Amino acid sequence: MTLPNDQRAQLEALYAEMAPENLTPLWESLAQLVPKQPRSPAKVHLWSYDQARDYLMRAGDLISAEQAERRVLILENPGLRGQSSIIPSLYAGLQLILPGEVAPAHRHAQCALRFVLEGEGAFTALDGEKAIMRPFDLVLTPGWQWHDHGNPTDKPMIWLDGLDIPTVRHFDAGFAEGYREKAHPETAPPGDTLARYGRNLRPVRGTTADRRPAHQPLFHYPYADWRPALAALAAGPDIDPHLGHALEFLNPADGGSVMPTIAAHVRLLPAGFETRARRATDGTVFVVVEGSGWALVEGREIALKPRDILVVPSWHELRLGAADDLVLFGYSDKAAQEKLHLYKEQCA
Ligand code: GTQ
Repeated sequence: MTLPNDQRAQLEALYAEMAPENLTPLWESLAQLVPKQPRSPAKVHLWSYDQARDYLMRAGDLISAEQAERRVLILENPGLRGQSSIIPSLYAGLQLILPGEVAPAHRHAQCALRFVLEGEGAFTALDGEKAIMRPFDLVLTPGWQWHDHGNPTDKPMIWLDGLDIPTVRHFDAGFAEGYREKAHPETAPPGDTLARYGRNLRPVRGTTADRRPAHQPLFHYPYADWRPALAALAAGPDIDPHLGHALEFLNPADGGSVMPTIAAHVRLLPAGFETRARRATDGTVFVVVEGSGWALVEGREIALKPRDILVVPSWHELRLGAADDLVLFGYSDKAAQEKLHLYKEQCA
């Protein structure tokens, strides 16, 4: 705001006097507080998997999963350093479990998803039921469900953690507790929930309570299931010009997003396909599953290769191009934004 010098001086003196009383003038910051359009403090950024993996393995030599409780390298957005956030509302990290290790059971208000990047045969147990994890499986640990991770294989297991830590922090609504033992006792054989509810079915409740919570029964979306579905979609003639072939992971209890705060999807762009420009208010974290290509974000081109992780903050114009068939996984805060009637997108 430009004001005559003497007016400015008198105002500044007034601000200085009121500051100790925890009072501050709105008119100095109104345009920032109520922006004409989103101006995310987060930046576009790509993490090389190979580079991050190197640091993670070195951390693995220095601290055990049990000592760390969760041995994770946080992917901090360069515009949000010190905030443990990849976009203002969401967190991302790379978690390593070495052969024979256990990440002890705990539960917390925060919702988490895991997207497997490396290794096969380690597990996340949810309320005592193991999901055996394979590359590019999606595994959920919804809020307040006991979970422990373990790796009985002879190879390291690495996955991407996506949590709503900053959202829960924003609401000052975080609770957490450790389980009395390292692992939750087994309550069902691995795959039991997927076998029951993974085929577009949900439990009908009479008078007996189900082992799984009614609002969130399913927690494992294997690559072996989603990849053929995406291939079938891509075999058809229609392709969305802004998204490519895209499928969202659903919660079978309500047909909505996988968790209350986080939505997740996969997409396939056939070789040579380029999307048209699109922007949306949800900040999105992408993982390259297969293929190669590029992302053009606000005019900046970023090369994409398998396992690299790209963050595209809110209201940044994105175009994607596939050199060969490009498959991406993405998660975002769209689920929370829709509930708050904030979500918007704009397609060129
Ligand atoms: O696996 O429970 O990356 O509680 C951050 C917090 C993972 C987990 C993270 C967590 C976890």
